[in-house]
Amino acid sequence: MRRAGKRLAVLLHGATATSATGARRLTTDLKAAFVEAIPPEMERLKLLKKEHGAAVLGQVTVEQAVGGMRGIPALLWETSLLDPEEGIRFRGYSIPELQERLPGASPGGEPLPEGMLWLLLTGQVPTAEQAHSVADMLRERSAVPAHVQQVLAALPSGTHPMTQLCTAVLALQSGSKFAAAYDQGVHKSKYWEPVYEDSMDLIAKLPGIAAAIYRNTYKGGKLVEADPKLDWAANLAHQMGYDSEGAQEMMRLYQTVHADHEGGNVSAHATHLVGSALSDPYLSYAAGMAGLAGPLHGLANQETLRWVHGVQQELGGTPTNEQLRDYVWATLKAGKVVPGFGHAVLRKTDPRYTCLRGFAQRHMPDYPLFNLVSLLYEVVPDILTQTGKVKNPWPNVDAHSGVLLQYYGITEERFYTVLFGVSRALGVLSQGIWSRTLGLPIERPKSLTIDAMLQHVGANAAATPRRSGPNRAARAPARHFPAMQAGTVEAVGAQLLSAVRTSGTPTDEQLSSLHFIYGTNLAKALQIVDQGGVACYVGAGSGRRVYLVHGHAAEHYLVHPDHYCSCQAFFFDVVSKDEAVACKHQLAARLAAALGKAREQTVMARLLLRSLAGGDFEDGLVDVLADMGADEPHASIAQAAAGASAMHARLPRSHRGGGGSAKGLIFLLVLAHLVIVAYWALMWVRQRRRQQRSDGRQRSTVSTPKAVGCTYDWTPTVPQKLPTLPKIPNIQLIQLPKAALH
Ligand code: NMX
Ligand code: MLT
Repeated sequence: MRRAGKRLAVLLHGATATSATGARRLTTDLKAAFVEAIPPEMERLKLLKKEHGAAVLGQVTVEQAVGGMRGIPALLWETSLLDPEEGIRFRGYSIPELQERLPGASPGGEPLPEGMLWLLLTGQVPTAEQAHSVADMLRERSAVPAHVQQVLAALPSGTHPMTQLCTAVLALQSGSKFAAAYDQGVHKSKYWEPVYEDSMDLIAKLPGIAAAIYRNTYKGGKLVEADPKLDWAANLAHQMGYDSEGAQEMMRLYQTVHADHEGGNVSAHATHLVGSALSDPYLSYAAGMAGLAGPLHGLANQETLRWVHGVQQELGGTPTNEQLRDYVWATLKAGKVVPGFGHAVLRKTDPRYTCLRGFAQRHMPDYPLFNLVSLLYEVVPDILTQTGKVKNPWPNVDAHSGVLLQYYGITEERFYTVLFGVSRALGVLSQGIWSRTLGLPIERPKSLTIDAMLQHVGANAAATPRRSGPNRAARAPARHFPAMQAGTVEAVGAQLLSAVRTSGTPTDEQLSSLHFIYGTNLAKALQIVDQGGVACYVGAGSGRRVYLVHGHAAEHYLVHPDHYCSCQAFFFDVVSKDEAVACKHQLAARLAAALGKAREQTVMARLLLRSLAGGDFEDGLVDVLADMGADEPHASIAQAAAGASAMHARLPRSHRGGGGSAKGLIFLLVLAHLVIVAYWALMWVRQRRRQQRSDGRQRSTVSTPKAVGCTYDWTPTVPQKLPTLPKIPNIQLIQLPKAALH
């Protein structure tokens, strides 16, 4: 392998020189060192894919999919890795280790970001000679084209510095070597090379661009020439107008620690995503910077300073802990975040914060702003913990970086994120070069709609064994929506309706939950109920109930709330396709019963039976009365029937159905019988299919319980606690918006 690497390196660039005596001499050429690193890396990826391609890295829960994809291991990112407890490691090295090992501008000085670039790209800690050679290489490429300066100068004053940065980078894109090579049909095995060239050009020009943005925005547009003796970060400080040794050392450290934070943060991920479409490094880095400009990400360094200035203005330079606490609570109560605290991955104090704090302790121990920031460290985490929701109450890098800048006179906080962005180029562009070298494909994860997720969890409920026993809570926390299947959904619906019955009026949450289960049918059913469209006939003696429910058009339907409706939607959507758990008429009947809004009437049992058999209600009534004879002695029954008839007559005429002849009645009777027989046959077939599917699943997973040593309970149960469901707009029981009905 090593021979192959050497062969390729020598073939391309003569990377590692071998002296006459055969001793291996380290190259000082970054590109050559990179080329040397390619073959083993490619080999490792090939092996990973071939030997372990099917290995599982983790599972994705609904909560993760709808919750910002936290913790889903789904990106390849070689340059750094973030541990929640320990923080960032760049190519395996922690920040304190790199402060020791990376070469500085002078012995014992702060690390040179050029050394960080070498490390990120090659995986090797560079020698001082190598780091300095990177500085030389960048210096040669550093001139910012005149048109970019003109574009910057043409922007309206007040344009945010991050917008200026994105604009300048996009203006540079016209010089992209990758875009030109792609136009000319470069072979994909060679993509990496123009991407490397673009990346180095861009990194080299960023200090000049950032400084121009700074000088244009805050110093009247008078630009400062680069100093050919200075390294990359020191030149940035110099071109901004800061020449003290302290400011330059601070800038070296600042640019080193912000360089990379694995692949999932917004700026890295955006750069990676856009680059995966083979957009060149200018386009992809500009996308990353657009993400860095968000206040929850890189802009938090600006926000921190604004917030700290707010503290100073309101409480003076040395507030008490008590005053500070009140200020933090006021921020939280105003629905704002405390900038500089918290993190999506980290669960301890950010080691970048600790590193910058160390610098402050060495260089500015008595600086009032540093003391204030230290005080915040004592006060804020406790309060964030008390909120009960913040997962990481500890400070991140943005809580400290601004203090250092302020101390050296860089007081314009709106500019701070640009400095973060310049540094971030080192990481995201190094990985971009590797991504094209390794031939990583276009990134295209799968998305799902809420409906699709619900269907997925419902469909897989039977196949997802539930853990039981003591491990259940620990190993299967309530991270998923409770798994549901059709019967369970029905049961949850029944539970909800019974809760509605108890309270008398549905709460917003209950309506949301009902909407979740019944979808658009809910609004339609509520409208039917509102319009008094549900009549309930109770069999005298038996207490059995049958409902007549108005349809949308000019008919009414015979409904048994749990099992049957004579409408077509019930036949097709509920019985045949199994796409809904109930039709709108069934739901209207259930809701009317729960809300006490069904107009009830006791009727004689035979009348009820006729209605159930499919006869028209009025005809049925006439028939029954005729059967009984005019002198039917059972007056109460006749009375009840008459009452029912009167009630029915109160329904809108269009919904009462026509008179119908005896022939028509027989036809309807036969048809109704056929429908009922077909319905039961379908239910039987469906039940059998379910049983077969469930048997199949049990057979296919039979070895799993043994393998993981768990007991599995296959009985579907009603979840004790209803899922937290997406809110829908308040539904008024009395007046529903028309749009909601379609
Ligand atoms: N102040 C107030 N509330 C917070 C904070 C904070 N510093 N951090 C988290 N929360 C809230 C968060 O808004 C969420 O509330 P809700 O449920 O009402 O939406 C809840 O706590 C849970 O959030 P977490 O899971 O702890 O954090 P998440 O991973 O969603 O977000 C950050 C991470 C970094 C976006 C978040 O901590 C934050 O907004 N911090 C302040 C802004 C900041 O410093 N960003 C810089 C990050 C580092 N960087 O350089 O990019
Ligand atoms: C970063 O440096 O990118 C931030 O800490 C944000 C993150 O890692 O999510």
